[in-house]
Amino acid sequence: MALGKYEPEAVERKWQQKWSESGCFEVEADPSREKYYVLEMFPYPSGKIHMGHVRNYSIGDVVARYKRMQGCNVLHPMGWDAFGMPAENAAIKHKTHPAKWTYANIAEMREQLRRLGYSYDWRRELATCRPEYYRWEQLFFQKFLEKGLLYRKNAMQNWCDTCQTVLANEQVEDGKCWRCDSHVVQKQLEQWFLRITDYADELLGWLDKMKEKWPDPVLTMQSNWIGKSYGAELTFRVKDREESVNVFTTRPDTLYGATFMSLAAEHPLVEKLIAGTDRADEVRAFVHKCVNMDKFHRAAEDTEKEGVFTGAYCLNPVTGLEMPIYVANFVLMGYGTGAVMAVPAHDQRDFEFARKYGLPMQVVIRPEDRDLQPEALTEAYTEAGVLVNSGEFDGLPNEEAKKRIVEHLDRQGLGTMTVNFRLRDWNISRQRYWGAPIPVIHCEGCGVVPVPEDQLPVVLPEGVAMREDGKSPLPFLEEWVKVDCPRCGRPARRETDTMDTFVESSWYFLRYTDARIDTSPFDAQAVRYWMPVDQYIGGIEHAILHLLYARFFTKLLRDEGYVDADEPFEHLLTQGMVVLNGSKMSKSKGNVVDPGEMIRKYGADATRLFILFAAPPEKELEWSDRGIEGSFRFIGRLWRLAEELESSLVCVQPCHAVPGELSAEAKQLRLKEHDTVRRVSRDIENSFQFNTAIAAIMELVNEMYALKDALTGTEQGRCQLSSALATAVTLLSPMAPHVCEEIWQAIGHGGVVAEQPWPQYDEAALVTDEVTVVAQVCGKVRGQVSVPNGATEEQVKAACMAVENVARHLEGKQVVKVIYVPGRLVNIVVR
Ligand code: ANZ
Ligand code: ZN
Repeated sequence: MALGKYEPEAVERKWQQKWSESGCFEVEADPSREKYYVLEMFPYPSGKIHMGHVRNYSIGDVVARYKRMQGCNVLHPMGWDAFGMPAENAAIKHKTHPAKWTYANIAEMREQLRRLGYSYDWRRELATCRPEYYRWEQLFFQKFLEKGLLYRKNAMQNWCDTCQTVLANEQVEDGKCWRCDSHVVQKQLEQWFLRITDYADELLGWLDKMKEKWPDPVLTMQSNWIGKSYGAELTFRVKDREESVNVFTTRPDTLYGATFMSLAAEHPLVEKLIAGTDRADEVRAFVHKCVNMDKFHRAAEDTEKEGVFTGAYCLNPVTGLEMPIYVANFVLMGYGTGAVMAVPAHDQRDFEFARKYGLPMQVVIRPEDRDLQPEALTEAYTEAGVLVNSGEFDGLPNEEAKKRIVEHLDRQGLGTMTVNFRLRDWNISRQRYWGAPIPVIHCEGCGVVPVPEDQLPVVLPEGVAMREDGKSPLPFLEEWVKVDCPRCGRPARRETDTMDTFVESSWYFLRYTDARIDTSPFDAQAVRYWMPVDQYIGGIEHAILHLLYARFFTKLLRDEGYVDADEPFEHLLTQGMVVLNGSKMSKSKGNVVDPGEMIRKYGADATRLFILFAAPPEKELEWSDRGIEGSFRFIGRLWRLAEELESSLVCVQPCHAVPGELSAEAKQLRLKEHDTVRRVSRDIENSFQFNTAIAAIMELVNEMYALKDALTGTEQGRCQLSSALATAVTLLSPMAPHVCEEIWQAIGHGGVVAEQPWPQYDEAALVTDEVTVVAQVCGKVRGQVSVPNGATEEQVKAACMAVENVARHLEGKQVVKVIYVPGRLVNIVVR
């Protein structure tokens, strides 16, 4: 079969069809075989795929194809994270419906992914906006509710006015909405919360076991986000009153230096302390100001520390000092107890506050080697040290004092050791339409009533007209909202909030293990066989958000008995961004390169090859038109080589000639072939260094060009060329699969490359006749010598004498000893 002109589109479509007809990427759980589950973060169907997708999925596809050729049973699925805001916005703008818009985008993007030749088991495709999917999420909701893992709370929430919905803490970055970048404000609302804090310790603990398997920055970000602090809760009595104040502190060792108290504006004690006093108006005004300031701004380091005196005092439990009670803007109600014992000498915020309001300062920790004077301090002393001005605890190292002081207070019932987490429960309610309905009914008599299991799913009504004002149409949909209470039968109302879309992406990887089962969310055996995901690949922007939620959800479902795995993703690769002229490709900047256009111009193989070749996966990738042309030219070069050799190749099996009988050129090519297998396998295996792997294959192709004239004349030469070409296309096939299939077929092989075993290299083939050895005299490099493999020390020494620069340094000296590291280095020690 002749190759002819290289026309990427024809070749690519042909093989895509063959793969699909033969079902060679479709897999089933098979306990007799080693499994490998490789997954890329599924896309939001926003319209068309972008270069970031191409990069993500090309990396995943190489891993999938490589592991398949290694003999693993590879699960490699794809689907759609299909609920979310953009669908609603687009629907309003284009006067269509979110469902219509979403399904049209899915159809288009699916076609694009097929066109790129990714080796997915498409039978497992899922879209989270389908009731067949979210019905299980509604079931989980009921189970979590039953267990008390879900609760309703009326509290101040992050509110994005543009998106017209609340946001979880993880979805607010620098006080802005993760999706639309608008300023987030606080709004009082009753919402559903999932108790992620119950799992805080476990989520943190496992991070340690994930070292080397997950990128360090992701582990650090998650660990900081969970934010475990060891400390104590201490009780301060309010002077002349019944009340007392509890504080959370990480520094009980500084208790003797606590000179005032700072309360959050929302602290319930504030109003009690000021009611009926002459300070009431001033304090209330300040409280009002704080409450309306967003909490992100309040907590920011560079925000001016401000406060107001309540007129009340509390008593330091160890010094008896009367500490004025302030309301301070930087104290947040949502952390610890919402009250802080202020130690201005040792905490920078308290220091600034004390200087501003003229409050007393007491040094209680000093460095080993000097004294500290409060008046002389220019900033708080926050280092370790020994205790001073601390009564019976004087002289103790401060770490030890922490424990001793809390023990002392504990005996009086005034203190206990505690841990505190930064992590807050996950608010999963959203005031949006395009999401999974929260399956509960509100009844005046019965309260919140879960929709009975046999009435699930609560289907999101489709075909609903969207509202011009951007609000969710659900609360206005009387015929959907009005239902009878499942418990008492009286008229009641459905919940009109939907679930956060991050809920859907928290378990989709489990559903892929059997995406069609409709009698339960998962097939137990399939989940057991396939989980965990062996390699997960996606963007670093999900370092906390999705990756934290997915870890949490896996643990929840494990505790429901659905999964054995403790963690969902064994290994994680976060791929770098694709940039153009140094900045991230984005529509608003107008610097996007459309993958569709590249595929039309150069084909899927060249596009994939370029994106894999241009940078290691975790690094940023600078798009370059010249680069993709280079990849296209390389494919052409390989194609022409195959075309030229096609008719003369005689040996379709790897060469059977005995190496010893080979000509020098045949031997040279054999060495290169085997060395390429070694390098490519190592580069993929060790750290997915596809760029260097591809470079190695390019070298092999160059070597074939250089040696082909010398080799085509003899049968053994042709045999060796044939073997090297087969190896080159096999090694390249995970990256540029279509063209490799075509060449594979043209040079007379049967089957598809995608199902070939990964080539093995022969150690013996890597041994050469001559080796180059670095020559040193007394440890200094003086030159290089070429010696026969297996040369003796004497022979190597003799060869060194023949090298002028080495001989010069030996002249007139007496050789004391010769140290020879075979094949690498010789050191001649002289006197
Ligand atoms: C006294 C003290 C002395 C503190 C000192 C620090 C240094 P992390 O490590 O983040 O857990 N704090 C407690 N609750 C707070 C709240 N709701 N808003 C603002 N600040 C709060 O921080 C714990 C420390 O932050 C606590 O320890 C408390 O100040 C403050 F030399 O107590 B510390
Ligand atoms: Zn928003």
